[in-house]
Amino acid sequence: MGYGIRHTVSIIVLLSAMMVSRRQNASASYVFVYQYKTWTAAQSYCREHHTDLVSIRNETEHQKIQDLLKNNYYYYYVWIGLYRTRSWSDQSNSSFSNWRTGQPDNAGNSEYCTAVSFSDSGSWTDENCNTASPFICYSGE
Ligand SMILES: *[C@@H]1O[C@H](CO)[C@@H](O)[C@H](O)[C@H]1NC(C)=O
Ligand SMILES: *[C@@H]1O[C@H](CO)[C@@H](O)[C@H](O)[C@H]1NC(C)=O
Ligand SMILES: [Ca+2]
Repeated sequence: MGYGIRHTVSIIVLLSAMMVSRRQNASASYVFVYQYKTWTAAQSYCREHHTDLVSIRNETEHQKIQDLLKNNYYYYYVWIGLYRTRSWSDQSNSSFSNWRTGQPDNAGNSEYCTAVSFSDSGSWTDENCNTASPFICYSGE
């Protein structure tokens, strides 16, 4: 291989690497929506404007949500995509959970949707789906 060709190959490899890292960065972008909606309305909003309500499937994703909540500490409850304590809105499968002590309790037999609570480090609590709360969507993969 001549110098010119090797040089060209290096540039292509470099560009491909840059494109891959851009795609990875874009793969999980979380969006905090400052609008009070019921869980179902929040789900519709996320599906229309982004991809879906957010899933929290492991410690890494939990950490990202916590970082987001740090900037939004004045909201008490924030909807995430978990329904009936086991189904994620985007069909994600995961055994990860982060329930607040004593939750889920399905209080009054009427709590089927899950919120993260800032006051307890982003731990989860089941709430009445008709409660209007802000929520977190995600865009991308
Ligand atoms: C967390 O889950 C997401 C989605 O399944 C996955 O892409 C990511 O690699 C996981 N991270 C860790 C550290 O397990
Ligand atoms: C989750 O598991 C179900 C049943 O095993 C499967 O049909 C579905 O495709 C899985 N979803 C994802 C996102 O992997
Ligand atoms: Ca509860």
